[in-house]
Amino acid sequence: MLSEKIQTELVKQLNRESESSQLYLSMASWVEKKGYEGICEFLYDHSNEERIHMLKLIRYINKRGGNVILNKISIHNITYISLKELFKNLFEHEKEISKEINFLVEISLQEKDYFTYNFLQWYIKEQIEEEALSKMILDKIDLIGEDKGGLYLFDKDIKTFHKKNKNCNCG
Ligand code: OFO
Repeated sequence: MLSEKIQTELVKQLNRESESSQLYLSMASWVEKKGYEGICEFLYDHSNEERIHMLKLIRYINKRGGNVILNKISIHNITYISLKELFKNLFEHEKEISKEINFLVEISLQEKDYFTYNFLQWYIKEQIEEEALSKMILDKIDLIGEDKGGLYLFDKDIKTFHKKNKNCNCG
């Protein structure tokens, strides 16, 4: 059984994952309208990944006899000044999620819930990847600056990179 404290925090996290999925979706849509084919594929697929993060939590809470509560999500409908601003937001968002996962790990140890501690290791690994990926993209966009040709080529690179990553099934 999950303790009250762990149950509450896991439910908060599953709702954050759901919000992340929505955030990536709104970003993908914004980017698609701007004509960036590669980046939009990456973001659409990532929105699906965030949904999987949410599902894993739901299944785990149910398996441990807890109660799942799904919040109503406020739809993100943000517009961005630039790709740089978008990826800056994304990187900040992932850093926040990492903080929350670390907090969850901490309380799982405090509560001596080693099942949850073990379950969360997958999220730790995932967050290392997510932070690194969004930072890598942000750094590249920073290098390119406002150069339209550079951004066009970068979009193509992301398409190739994303396709290769998807096929290798290493997520
Ligand atoms: Fe689920 O990790 Fe990103 O937000």
